Amino acid sequence: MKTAVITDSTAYIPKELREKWNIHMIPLSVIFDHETYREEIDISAEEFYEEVKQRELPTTSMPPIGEFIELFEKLAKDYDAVISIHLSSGISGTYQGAVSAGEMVDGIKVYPFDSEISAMVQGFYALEAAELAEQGVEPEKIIERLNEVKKSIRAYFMVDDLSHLQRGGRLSSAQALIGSLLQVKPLLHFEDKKIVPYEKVRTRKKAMNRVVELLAEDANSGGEYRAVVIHANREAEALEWKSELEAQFPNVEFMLSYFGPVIGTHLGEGSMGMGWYKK
Ligand code: MYR
Repeated sequence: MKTAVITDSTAYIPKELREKWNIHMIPLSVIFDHETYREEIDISAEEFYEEVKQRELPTTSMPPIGEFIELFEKLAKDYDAVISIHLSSGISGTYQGAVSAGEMVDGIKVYPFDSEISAMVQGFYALEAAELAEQGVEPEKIIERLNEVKKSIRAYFMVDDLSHLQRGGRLSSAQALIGSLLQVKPLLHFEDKKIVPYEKVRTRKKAMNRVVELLAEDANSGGEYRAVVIHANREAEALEWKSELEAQFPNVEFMLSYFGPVIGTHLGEGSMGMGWYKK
């Protein structure tokens, strides 16, 4: 049984890793003034953050169902099954797109997987799946492993300006609560597939320190962990944070990733996040 692994562009898996593990990528898009750009293909993260300095913020869109069908049919020539891992179904229709397209294609069994998160934390699932697929593990067993990983996945993030999330309608909170959150730098996370405030924190530094405390609660209880520091055009700050964390947590393998155009549209430049799971 040969199994392919797909994830969408919002996993922002560094290209070398995607190529190394043969992970196929389906892009979401940003739309500036009726012009559509597929992220990671037509527009890079760097180009996006330059572009938004000069233009109005774009809107975002999921991949068209036709693109899923085309990719599944192409993979059907070489594979028997495909695991299609996507950003949380609570914030995008992408996962549902994979489900619908999977029901329309013949010759390949499609296993859609809702990561219930996004960014490189979603990428962790793709890396786990790709490693097992390469070893010839059956797709049902791979899905079992992904569900196991889900139990220990944690992710927290902070934004400089909540208005992007509010404008895109991706913050699940009562309007009054959002109003009070605009004065602070809340730490955010996912609950039931949706973005909700985790804690009210006054400054960025305090929010970052709180994330480190939360990581310590898990990592200091033993075992090997994999974590990622994710930034929206703040590479130097993210690298510095990553080095400090590497010194503090020898049992955690740290990676670096970024919020690209689609997630950057909803979070805004300067956002920062961290996610981890027990290996
Ligand atoms: C679409 O148009 O279908 C895409 C919508 C994407 C919404 C993104 C909302 C922010 C997600 C933050 C993820 C942080 C993970 C650590």
